[in-house]
Amino acid sequence: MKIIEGHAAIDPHPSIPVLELDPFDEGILRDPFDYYTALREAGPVVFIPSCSVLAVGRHEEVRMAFSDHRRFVSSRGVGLNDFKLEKPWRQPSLILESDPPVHTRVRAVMARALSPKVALGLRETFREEADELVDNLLERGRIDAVHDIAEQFPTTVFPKAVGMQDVNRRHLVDYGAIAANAFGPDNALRRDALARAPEVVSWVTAACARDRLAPGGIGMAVYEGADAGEVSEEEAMLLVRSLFSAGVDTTVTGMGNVLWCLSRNPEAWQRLRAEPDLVRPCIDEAVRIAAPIHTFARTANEETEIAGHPVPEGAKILCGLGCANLDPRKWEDPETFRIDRRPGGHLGFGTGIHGCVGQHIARAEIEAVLLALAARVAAIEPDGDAVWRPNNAMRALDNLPLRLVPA
Ligand code: OVV
Repeated sequence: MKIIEGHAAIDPHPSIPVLELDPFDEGILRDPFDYYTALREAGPVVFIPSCSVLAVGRHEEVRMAFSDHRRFVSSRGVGLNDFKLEKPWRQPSLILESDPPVHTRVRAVMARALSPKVALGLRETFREEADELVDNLLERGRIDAVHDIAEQFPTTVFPKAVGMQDVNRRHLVDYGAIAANAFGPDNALRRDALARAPEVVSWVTAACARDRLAPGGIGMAVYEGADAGEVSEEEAMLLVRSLFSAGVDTTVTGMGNVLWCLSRNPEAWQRLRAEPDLVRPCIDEAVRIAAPIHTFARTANEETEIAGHPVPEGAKILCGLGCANLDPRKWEDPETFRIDRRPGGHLGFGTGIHGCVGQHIARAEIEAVLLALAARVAAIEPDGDAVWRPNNAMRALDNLPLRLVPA
């Protein structure tokens, strides 16, 4: 068997259209819209020879692949590496890179630790922190929304909510970006990420220990699952690791992307100021248009089919979440940001049994920041070009220079 990019090379059925491009090319990752169109237009499932994978980019097929966790498994990795064939770069995530029954058992612990009720309990604190942050920013006027808001806020409130003792903001943001780049092929992004991994990983690992977590926090709530016998002590530690890999940089990215949408759509900003109840639909619309995780893969665990095309066992299937979210088959004017669209069925938080378990906390964080801004800021104007930061799995900004005009 020939292994390409960590998985078995596939010999696709001749009925499957071929797309000759590298979806992990840095140019495409910076500006993915033509690739998205090409992927959707080529067919319901396509073969990409550059990394020997199948890919789906239409809403229908991406939703289907994510909803059928029995045929399209996560336990063989959700990047290009097939864990059945190659040793993963780290001990696999118990919740992301697992299938039932293990997944069902650990997900219950995480769902409780990150429940809507827990998010509601954090709301007041988040609002106070957000008010203070925005007051400080208004004194400056010109800001970089990535550094000054999107990284600043979650790395302040989330580690506190988790009960983390000594916070290293840089490591927290970088850990998520490293894990995300590691889902890609063996390109410069992945190699650079893995070169930086040891220092960040050893710091994160130490931070996951029970005795590093304060009572009453989300981290200790996960360890309470161990006390109750639902997970082992070691499993609890790995689940706390997922709080840091999946819970910081994703939210940072989502927050940056919402601010990008709003700063490019001044009428939407005015509408949000006039109708703050639109904050939830606004967050969903931004997560639809610029999904923080643009791509996750699944592995066909048996010989099967997609949209009538044969799929061999062991095939990696790239699932274009960001691409499906802009599918004109599903959305009217898909690239138009409509604050009141209420985009039910968007895939920015995934769907199915692996759908984002932390989304209530993420939404609460972003809501707090948007409401604090909406109450105090008359306009958020672009103050230069937005710069995207290519990542094998994330659509994230590097810089978002803005001018805040006080109300
Ligand atoms: C980057 C990322 C996303 C989702 C889950 C995880 C990591 C994890 O480590 O569980």
